[in-house]
Amino acid sequence: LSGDLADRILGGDLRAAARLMRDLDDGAPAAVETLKRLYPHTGKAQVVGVTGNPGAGKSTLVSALIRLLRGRGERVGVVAVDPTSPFSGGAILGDRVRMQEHATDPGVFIRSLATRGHLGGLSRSTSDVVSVLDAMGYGKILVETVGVGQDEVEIARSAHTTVVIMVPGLGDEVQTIKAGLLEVADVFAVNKADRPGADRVVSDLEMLVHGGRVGSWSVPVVRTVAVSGEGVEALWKEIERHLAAAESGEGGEVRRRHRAEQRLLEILRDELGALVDASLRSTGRLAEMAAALADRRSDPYTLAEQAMRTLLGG
Ligand SMILES: Nc1nc2c(ncn2[C@@H]2O[C@H](COP(=O)(O)OP(=O)(O)OP(=O)(O)O)[C@@H](O)[C@H]2O)c(=O)[nH]1
Ligand SMILES: [Mg+2]
Repeated sequence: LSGDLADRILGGDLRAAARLMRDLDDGAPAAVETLKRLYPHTGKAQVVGVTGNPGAGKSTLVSALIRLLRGRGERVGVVAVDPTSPFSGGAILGDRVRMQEHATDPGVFIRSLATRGHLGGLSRSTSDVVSVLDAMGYGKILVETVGVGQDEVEIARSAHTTVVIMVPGLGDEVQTIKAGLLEVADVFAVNKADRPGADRVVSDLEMLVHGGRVGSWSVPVVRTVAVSGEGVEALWKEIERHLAAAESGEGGEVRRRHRAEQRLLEILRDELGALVDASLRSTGRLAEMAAALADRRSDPYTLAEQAMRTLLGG
């Protein structure tokens, strides 16, 4: 059955893909079997992370990028990891019009992932959805995340290129973004460049970039006005330039291996966590240990060490 579903997905059946994504959300075991069959067909897509503070214009910029890429005949997949994203049909209804432009386009597949309420890690779920889109032949995959949590920094890290969006008008601009996100920026977009203060943000970022990162890639700073599409072509050009620089040669090989390690580790951590949980609960060991801890008969570190030894059979 998983073979059937995989074949239908590979054949471009959108309903089959949507069904798999729902099954993945529900943690259905059969979904993993389907993913196994899809995996050999992945690895072709270019994955771009788009991240930044709430309201920075991520969805608007993603929309503008979709428009650009569709104009070039590319098929585009979008994963919006964001409960308030207009793509999720959630809180921001005002953006419906812009969304509908792409919603009826068969060359665009948009999937939103809530940051809560799904099984497994957020980063793993995102990677799974990206894999499905990749296997379906969406050549460009855009992943929107609000850059707030550690999970989201991980997601950004798993893309080929990460665009970090900054906007003017937040006071001491550069300071308002999380330090972890600055580290993962491959390209900066200063969006809402139609607003006062954009020059200041650009020059602050340029100073930061020049004083910062070692290595051959100097992070470019691009001005965009996502609502009008201004600067979006220049932004994509920098994304392509980054891909060519980062993913080729020995450095590219290192990055591919690193992503593979991360992918494997996130699944293993997930599975091990679930295993530990299930095992300790079903044997009644968890209740015993909790009682010992609550009564201060032992400490959590010793108990955890003992549980580890039992679980690992050591
Ligand atoms: N003036 C101006 N407004 C913009 C620009 N880009 C986006 N906006 C507006 O900014 C608001 C937020 O845009 P979104 O695209 O929803 O921002 P977001 O980062 O996806 O927001 P969340 O998903 O809620 O974090 C909307 O009202 C947009 O119309 C821009 O370049 N200039
Ligand atoms: Mg959004």
